[in-house]
Amino acid sequence: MDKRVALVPGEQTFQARIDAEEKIEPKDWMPEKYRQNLIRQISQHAHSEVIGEQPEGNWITRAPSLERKAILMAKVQDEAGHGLYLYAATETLGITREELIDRLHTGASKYASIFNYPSLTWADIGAIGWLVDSAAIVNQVSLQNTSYGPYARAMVRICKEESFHQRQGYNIMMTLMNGSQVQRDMAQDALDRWWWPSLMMFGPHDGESAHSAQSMKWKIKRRSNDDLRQQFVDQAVQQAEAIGLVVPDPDLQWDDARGHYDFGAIDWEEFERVISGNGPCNRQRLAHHKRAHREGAWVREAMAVHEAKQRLSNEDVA
Ligand code: FAQ
Repeated sequence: MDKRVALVPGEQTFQARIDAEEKIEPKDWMPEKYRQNLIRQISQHAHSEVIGEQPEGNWITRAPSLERKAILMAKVQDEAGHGLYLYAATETLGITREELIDRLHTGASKYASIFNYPSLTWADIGAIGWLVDSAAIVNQVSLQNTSYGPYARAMVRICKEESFHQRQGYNIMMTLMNGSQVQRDMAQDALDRWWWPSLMMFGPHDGESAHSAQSMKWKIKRRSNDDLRQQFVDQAVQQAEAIGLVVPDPDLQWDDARGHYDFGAIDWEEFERVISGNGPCNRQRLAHHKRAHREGAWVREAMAVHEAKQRLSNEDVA
């Protein structure tokens, strides 16, 4: 029996536009599932940018020099900005910021698993910039061609800024590797702890990825989880070797036939634990976000009153 669901005309036209690489804009017709899937992915992305400020913010007051402090502050502010562009892009799909934040706070909406790990030493700031921002860029470069216009455009600027973030992280690792034995050990220890969680950032293997098939068809995602993860490994291994770091994977080896590095098995039980709220810092991250949100309520209220007054005085003039 043919199990294909008959497409209503709107869906056929929509898919034809996607296949022709047209961008879908906020006021265009779109299938409800496309809209919901985008809200899910873009808001998860926005939450990740904002929650991701916490492990790095942890080191602003303890940066080893004024220059490093200024760079780290600029980076963390950039991440806040990325969160804002992405929340704004999500709001064009007809959901309010309050609802999005509520979904984060109730656990209905996820954020990147990586930000539930602690930043224990200054070298972790190097590892986050180098590995986490690299992983983010590899994915986001492909998302510059995502089918939803506001998301694609946000990605262009975000990618430029993430490139600087990646460089500053690698530069921290390079400096530590040129330093004392204690500094080199610190850098290696950071790589040991951040390597596997970085590989998990790309999500489950393609065969296990619940959303991939539909998201690829709608061109919300342009490359598969495994494809992106492989690109990340191929780049990062060479960068590690160039500065004398050892990737903590005994199964890692260059495969001539594939033209890629083979790598060991990812601990998916750990991934599941972290995305279901039981990673090392999940509770702390959410509690901190909730507190900051509560304490900022008066700012949002003042802004709302100000906006309402502006609107009234504009109406008076008109
Ligand atoms: N963490 O079916 P799939 C950054 C969930 S930005 C948590 O494969 P999908 C910048 C997934 O949501 C980093 N959950 O899902 C920065 C789904 O659950 P759901 C963020 C994960 O969407 C740097 C379920 O597993 N980047 O780092 C993760 O097709 C430094 C099944 O998975 C983006 O968000 C995970 N790692 O593919 C900031 C990029 N992986 O929603 C500060 C945009 C999977 O049904 C400092 N997002 N899940 O409950 C994407 O490209 C995709 O959403 C994927 C996942 C690839 C993350």
